[in-house]
Order: sequence, then C-alpha cells, then structure tokens
Amino acid sequence: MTDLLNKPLTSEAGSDQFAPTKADKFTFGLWTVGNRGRDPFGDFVRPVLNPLVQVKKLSELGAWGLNFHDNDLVPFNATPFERDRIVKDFKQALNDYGMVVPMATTNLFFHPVFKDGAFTAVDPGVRAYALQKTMRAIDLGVELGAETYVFWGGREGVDAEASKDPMEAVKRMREAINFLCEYVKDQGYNLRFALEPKPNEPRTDTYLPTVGHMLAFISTLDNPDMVGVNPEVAHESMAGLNFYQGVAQALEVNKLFHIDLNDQKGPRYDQDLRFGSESIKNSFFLVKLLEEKGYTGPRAFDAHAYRTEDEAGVWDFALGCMRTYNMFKEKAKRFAADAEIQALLSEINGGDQTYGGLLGGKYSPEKASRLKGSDFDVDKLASRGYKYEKLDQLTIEIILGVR
Ligand SMILES: [Mn+2]
Repeated sequence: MTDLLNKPLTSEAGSDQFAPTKADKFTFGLWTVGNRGRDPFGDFVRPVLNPLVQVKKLSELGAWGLNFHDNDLVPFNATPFERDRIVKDFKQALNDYGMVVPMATTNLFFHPVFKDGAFTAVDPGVRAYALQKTMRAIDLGVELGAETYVFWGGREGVDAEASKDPMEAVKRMREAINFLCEYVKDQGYNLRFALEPKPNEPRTDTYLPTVGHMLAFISTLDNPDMVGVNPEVAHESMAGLNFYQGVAQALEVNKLFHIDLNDQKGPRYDQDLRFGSESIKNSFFLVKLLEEKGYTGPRAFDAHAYRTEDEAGVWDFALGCMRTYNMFKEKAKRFAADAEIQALLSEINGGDQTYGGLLGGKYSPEKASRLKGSDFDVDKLASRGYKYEKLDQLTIEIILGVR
C-alpha cells in the first residue's frame, strides 16, 4: 500500500477560515468519493479508489471520518480470511490518519437477490437472508466503532402494485427493525438506528417515502427510543418537499440521529450533487439549523463527483462539500450578528405572546370560555404588514455576501 498512500494530494485544503478541520465533524461514505461514475446509461469512468487511499486523502483534506456499506469495504463474496485481513488494514489506516467510523450500513440493494427488496420482499428466503446479512454488517460496523446504523430501504418498494399488500409491507419492515433492535440489545452494542427515507428510485415507489412517514413509523416500533431518522437532501427534494423543514421537525422530537448532505436540482432522479451546489437558500437555512439548534452528530456527505471528473475532480468535489458547509456556517453567524435583521425579527415576533393569557400552556375550561367570549379586531389583525419582503431580501444579501 505504501506507493498508493504516498501519492501527492491533488487538491489543497486551503488555509483560510473555511478550510475544514476535524472539529467540523465532516464524514464521507466510502461509496461517495469511491463512486466510479456509472449511471443507467453509461459505464464506469473512474478506476477503483482503494479505501485506504480514501482514508488518507479525506483526512488530509480535513474530514473527520468515513461511513460504509458492508460491501464497500468487504466484497460480497469475500472469505472470512479475506474479511479479517481487509478489516485489519482498514483499522490500521483509520488509526494512522486519525479517522473514525461513526456510521455504517448494509447494502441490501445491489445483488440480484434483492431485486424485490429485502425486509419487505415477498420471498421469505430473501427476508431471512436480509436479516442475516444485516446482523453480520452490524457486527462489522460496531467492530470499526460505528455508533449509528443506517437503514436505507433501497429496493423496499414496488413496481407492480398488485404484487404486494402495502400494509403487509409496513408490518414486515416493523418486524425486521424490531428484530434487529433486539439483536443490538442482545449483543450489548452501543448502537442507534437511523432510518433513511426516499420516495422512489430504483423502485417505482418506495415504502416509507419521506421523513414524515418515517417519524410516524418509528412511533409504532417496540424500541422507539433506539430509532431515529437519517434524512437526505436529495431524497426529500425528489418528493418536492422542503428539506430544511423536514429536518427541523425531526430535530424537534430528538430524532435527527444522522444526516446525509448533498444537493438536488428539482424533483428528478437522485442526483447526489456536491453539497450547496444548487439549492443555496435551503442549504443556508439547513446549516443554520444544524449549527444553532443543537445537532451534535456527524455532518455526513452522501454525494458524488460529476461523471466528468477524474480522481483530482473527486477531491475537488469532497473539499467543495466541506468548504461550502463552512461558508454557510459563517453566513449563519453573520445573520445572527446583523443588528438590522435581528431588530426586524424582534419586531416581527414581538408583542405579548400569551395574548393576555389566552395562548400558551395547557387547556383549561376557563381559558376556553374566555377565548370563546373574546372580541377580536379582525380587521386590525388582517391589515398588518409583516415586512417579510424586507427580511427575505436582507437574508439574500447575507447569502450573496453583500452584508
Ligand atoms: Mn441520494
């Protein structure tokens, strides 16, 4: 490995205030920088990038850690001997370059056995095999230090609607997650699950398609405290939803266990673009939320370089994700420190928030009676100007760097 590891860096991390550091807690999936640019219409455009090289280069660029699907690291058909050798070398590289593995996951979508899904497949043999593969992958993740385990239901969906009962599918998913939670408890692992929704692709429709569906599903599990969500920018955007707001709802109920950062242009196929490269305003509010509202987990990038890029372009992509996050972090600080914006926000949100004691707190018959008997000057309330045009323009001026 020495030759590979001594290859010079192709991109400079930079030394300005936006240069990523390990304190920023940036992580990348092995499948992200390792993405070889294959798509449904064209073959690989980049050679295999050895995981040990990824560890070194990402560390030098300022990343904190790496995530993987079981088969990103250990090939599907590896023997136990090969597995142990690969894991030993990977652990050594993590140690050498001060990198961590905060999250791991299972590939339950690539091999043809999973063409009808995994936990929700109609074939019981496939469902049982998916549980076995996941338990083994959980063991692997925990061995490398993972404390969060992600479930993206890659092919947990349907093409022929008549083929599956969607209520049965949700029950099967619940049974699988319940079983695997018990497995984690049985093993004494310090591991939480994060469920990742996606509305479609590769299946025509995927079960549990959005953050909202997932949060509702989690409340029906045997161990709901062990399970949260892993929202991905592109996935929620494919459903035409406001990612920032979905993440906020998850955070508000302490269910944001992990987050997959990338970008997406409109409700199309899953583009996994460089973070902040397209939806600049939504990305700004997302970073502002994560930085100001107590999210302490990894800032994980689940994206890949354009198919036009060679290896140098891959490192440009990785550094770009991290620098852009830090630029938005700086913009959020400017927003918080801007006297005019803060005065405007105070004015917008000012006034007696209890409205003379009619709002806030719990229901009481007395409060209900007072509310029903109150006189409201509806015309006065309706005539208010909210100054949102001014506020939004000031926000744009912060983001575009003129304030
Ligand atoms: Mn994606």
